[in-house]
Amino acid sequence: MADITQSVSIDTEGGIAVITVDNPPVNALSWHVRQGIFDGLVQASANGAQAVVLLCAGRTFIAGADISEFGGNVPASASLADVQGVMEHATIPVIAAIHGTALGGGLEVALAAHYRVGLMSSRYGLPEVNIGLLPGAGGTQRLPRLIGVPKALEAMTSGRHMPAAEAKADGLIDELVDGDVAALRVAAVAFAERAVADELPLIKVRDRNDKVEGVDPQVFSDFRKKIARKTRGFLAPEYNIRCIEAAVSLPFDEGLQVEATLFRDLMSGPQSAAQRYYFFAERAANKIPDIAQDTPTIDVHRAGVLGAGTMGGGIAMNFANVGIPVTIVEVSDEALERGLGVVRKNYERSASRGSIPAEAVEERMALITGSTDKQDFADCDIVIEAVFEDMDLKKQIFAELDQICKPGAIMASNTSALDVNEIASATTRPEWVIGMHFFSPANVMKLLENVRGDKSNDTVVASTMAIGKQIGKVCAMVGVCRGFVGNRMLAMRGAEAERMLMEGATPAQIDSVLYDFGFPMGPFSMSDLAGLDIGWKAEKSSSSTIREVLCESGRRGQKNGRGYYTYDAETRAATPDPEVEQLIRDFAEARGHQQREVTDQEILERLLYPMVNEGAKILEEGIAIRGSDIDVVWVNGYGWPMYRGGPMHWADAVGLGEIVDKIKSYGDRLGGAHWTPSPLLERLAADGGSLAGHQP
Ligand code: 3H9
Repeated sequence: MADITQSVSIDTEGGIAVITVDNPPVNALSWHVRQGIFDGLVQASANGAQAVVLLCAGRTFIAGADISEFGGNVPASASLADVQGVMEHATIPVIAAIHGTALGGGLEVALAAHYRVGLMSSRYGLPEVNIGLLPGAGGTQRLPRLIGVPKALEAMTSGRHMPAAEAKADGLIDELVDGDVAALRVAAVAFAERAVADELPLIKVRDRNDKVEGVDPQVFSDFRKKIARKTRGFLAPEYNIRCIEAAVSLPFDEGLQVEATLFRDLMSGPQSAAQRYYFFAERAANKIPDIAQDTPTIDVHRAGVLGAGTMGGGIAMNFANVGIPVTIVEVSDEALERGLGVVRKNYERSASRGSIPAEAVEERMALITGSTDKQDFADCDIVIEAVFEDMDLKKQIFAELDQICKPGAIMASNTSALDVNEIASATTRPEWVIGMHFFSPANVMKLLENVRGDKSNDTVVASTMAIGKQIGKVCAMVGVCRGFVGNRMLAMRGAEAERMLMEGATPAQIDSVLYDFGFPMGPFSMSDLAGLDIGWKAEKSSSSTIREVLCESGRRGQKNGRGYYTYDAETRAATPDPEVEQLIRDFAEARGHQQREVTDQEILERLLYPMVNEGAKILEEGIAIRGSDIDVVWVNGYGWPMYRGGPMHWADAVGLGEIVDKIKSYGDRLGGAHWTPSPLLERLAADGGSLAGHQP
């Protein structure tokens, strides 16, 4: 085998040249990979090869362009278009042999081959949309030519990885191979020999027009409507659709030009910059600097969950979803039955929507064992407590778990705000205690804020991150403080929202500012959804907050159709309620507040700048490992629009100097600790530093 570049080599089998890419971890198309494939193809032809097989070493076929090269200085080399040109126009058959995932630019390379052979386990996708882009190497023009417009629309706007069987059925690949990479190589070389012997045509996908002719334009408008809600605010899905429209309405080369123009637009815009930043942020969050990558982790053969309420039930589902048996313990049979009933309903709803197979309902329920005896946690490798936020109760429970759990089991609390060190102090083994803060609904929400106690040992820290990944969560490790990262910052936003109601903003105005910014909903719609009476008791109510007054007047939120808004009984559509606005005005006036018009700009700044400031304090205190972890928490746990990167990335984009100035001027006017700029924020602003890139 001869090296062509540092990551590409070539060898021959009979008359077949095999070009192998080996660029760990995911064979991304770095400059030397592009140059290597290009040179390999030229060399193969020059040396009289009869056909070429393009193969990858390691865990996957090419997983796309090298995202870390975007916008950076890279040595001059063959472009992706050069590589594709020499493949597509080769006068000998070129066969792509695919294992793992052929993604983005990787699939686009494969689409320029004359034939594609893939392992049964391989998957295919154009996920550029997830980093705010579109496939910029002809994928938008070639994919619909192979799999048709409706499927291409769905694949490119979702970024979904299509399984091999589907890819074969849709005509994306030509042959399926059972076995491993060695078997793939054998099959691909055999395919190439057949192509030579049978003089198979050298198919150029660009010339195939049957699936892009005569497409009804209605397909596009219907599709836009279908995805409108899910993709609100994102530019890339719409740009992907426009490219497919071009594939239908223009000749191939003109379609390519549309693709190139729109790709450049996205690449130079703030959304893709934010989404690419976020891609690496999420992966960085998995790394904990003082914990070695090879720290042994605990294999979970059985998990335990204490509490079968909404939270406990959701947490248990996460384990059952990946085939891990769970023991769920409640105080009474009745509470247990109710909780398990909700879990079953959730699964049934998923099955009826088609998001899980029908038989999965019983399979997953069979993995969940209910009990009213904590002793049943004795054989669990991890127990997660999900009871009320009451420190005394939690301490009592952890003291009991300490007696029950086997040595080496993780004892985790799902607290959303309490001191994990204090909880751990109730046990004789605080090093085995940690926080695992799931977000509600825990079976749906992606974020897992793991909370490292002062004494949590390395195995526990590494294991909770690994377990989180295993159950499909995006994890961030944070330190102990009131509310951790997410809720601590949220409290700042909540306080200012309340304050602005007193000054004359309405719930609808505040909510719509956040909605327009890109959040799925604002704080008042959120409160209505959760229930205004959470934690409210009529006998203790003293009309001291707007929320209490609303509860006292019988408003409970969406559940009784009346909260900050009034809800339509049928559609559940919210309408601002003049009665509520009057009630707020009366409440404010009674406390001597002058009502005035508050502008949308002021609302945005007063909601978000204190959060940024709090984020800086969190970094200063070392509660978050790095600025980008805070963004991971906010994007996955609180609906911060991914195309704005998260509060730290967004603050950098706004300008830290601007934010510090505004915080000071609001501070002068309004007072309050959250309007005092954090020293770190001031320093970074003065030095031209970055919050997102900050690592204490
Ligand atoms: C594109 O192709 C544009 C084209 O249209 C052409 C335009 C001209 N680049 O996710 P993991 C790193 S855009 C650079 O933890 P997994 C990643 O940062 C691209 N680095 O593994 C991580 O590094 P580290 C379209 C990349 O097994 C390591 O690899 N393609 C890239 O859970 C492992 O990653 C995509 O968007 C990359 N393209 O999942 C695919 N990809 O260890 C993006 C990964 O230092 N990638 N890295 O933290 C993925 O979806 C997943 O990484 C994959 C593996 C499914 C491949």
